[in-house]
Amino acid sequence: MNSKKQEFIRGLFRIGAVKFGSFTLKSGLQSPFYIDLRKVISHPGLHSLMCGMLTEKAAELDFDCILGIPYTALPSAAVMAEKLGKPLFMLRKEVKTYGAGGKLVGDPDLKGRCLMVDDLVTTGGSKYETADDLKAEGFEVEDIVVVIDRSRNAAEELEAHGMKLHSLVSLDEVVELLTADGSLSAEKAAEIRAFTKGLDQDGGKPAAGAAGPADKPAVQKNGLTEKLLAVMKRKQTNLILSLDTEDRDGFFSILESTADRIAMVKTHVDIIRDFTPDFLDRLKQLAAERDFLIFEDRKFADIGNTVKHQFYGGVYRIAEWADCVTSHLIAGAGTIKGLFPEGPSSMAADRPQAAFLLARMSSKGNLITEDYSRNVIAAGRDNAEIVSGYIGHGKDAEDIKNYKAMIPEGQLLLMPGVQLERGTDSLGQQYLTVEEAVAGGADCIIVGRGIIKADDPAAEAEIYRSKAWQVYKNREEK
Ligand code: 5BU
Repeated sequence: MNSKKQEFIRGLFRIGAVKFGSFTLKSGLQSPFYIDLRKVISHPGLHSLMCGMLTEKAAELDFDCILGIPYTALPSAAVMAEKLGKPLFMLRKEVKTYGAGGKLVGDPDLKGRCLMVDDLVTTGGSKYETADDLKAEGFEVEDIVVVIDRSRNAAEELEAHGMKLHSLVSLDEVVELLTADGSLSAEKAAEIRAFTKGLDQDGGKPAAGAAGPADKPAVQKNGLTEKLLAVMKRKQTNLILSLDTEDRDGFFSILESTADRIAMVKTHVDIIRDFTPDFLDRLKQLAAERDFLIFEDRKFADIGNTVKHQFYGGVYRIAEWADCVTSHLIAGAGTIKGLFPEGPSSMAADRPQAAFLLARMSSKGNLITEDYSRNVIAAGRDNAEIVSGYIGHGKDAEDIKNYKAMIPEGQLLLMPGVQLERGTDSLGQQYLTVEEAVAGGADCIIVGRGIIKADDPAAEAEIYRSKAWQVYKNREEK
């Protein structure tokens, strides 16, 4: 290891950009080490050393322009571009929805073969997503330079996507030098190696037996989750029928013909034109006779006190018949506290109830960000006795897998926006296929028009049920 690299690693340790202990990562995993290079720019000597090393690495490569990935790498990319006399670009994180241009910042006339610069690489996934965005903007992308490679196999993963990863320092080098310096004990070094080995074996999830409390966070399944899983097993189905019809006769006609194939019926009770309270008596009776749960997709979003009135009061008195409901968390955790102010003891006396939180939506252009989604899951985890899981969606099976990795064991992922073929409707609904949804990690699929608009809803429901159940079984048996 050359002396510049040694000086750099020691510098990172000195300023606390590399730490050892026990840390909760964004994904919820417990890690024995922590790397955060955001502090580096405030240390001019260390930043200058880092930019010099990045520039030397870049000088060995062939490219026309440089892209810094927000935010940590932006200042370094700017220094590199200046030193190398190359055009600099950025892709903004927030999508701009007004004015000229989209995500790209820089002179579009100077697009070409682009070198991407980032601070860290963990799995490689976000890098080729950025590369895809760049290609969509008309760039060519071959090389990416990062400061620290803390992955085991990002280089191979990126290679498979036609990209070459170059890093200044690997995690092994950090561990090796700091152990030799006596800054890191041999036991901790072994723990770090075991942890990263675990990450290697299962696409980001530490393998069983990896040192440290490294498993995906888990919560105790609440009563509704247990009940839903039992119905699914009994009826061999993970299909939720979204019965969005406006007339009660049409509603019951489809429900009666499909009831044996579904685990839950999802309602929007406020769209029933000829609603009278006996609608609910008939629904409850059918649910008991045909063994399915009732899921009112009410999407609560208000302050807790208002939500309490909306859930327990009004014409629909949702609390009296729904087994579960959906809720946004935009107003904070007070919304779900309003549903069950005393926790499980606020639930119906004879049956468990729960909420599913909207952590992601299926509609195009929805305003949910990754951070928001993560915060929803964190709040859901903290309120696991009343939150059974999350509504989610994704670009493809891979994207859903990464999202599912954030969801604690013991909570479920339900997925709308599913049909037999990929597609969109005229109002922005986006559809994944059944296979993508379930292989990616959906525990249940939510299907509306794919079934209810079919000539024979019962036959169509059976097609969805058997496909989804097959993929689910294969996934769970692995
Ligand atoms: P579709 O006919 O399969 O597109 O119906 C989907 C249903 O799921 C519909 O009732 C929506 O209100 C519901 N839904 C959704 O489509 N996307 C979401 O992100 C959420 C709910 Br949350």
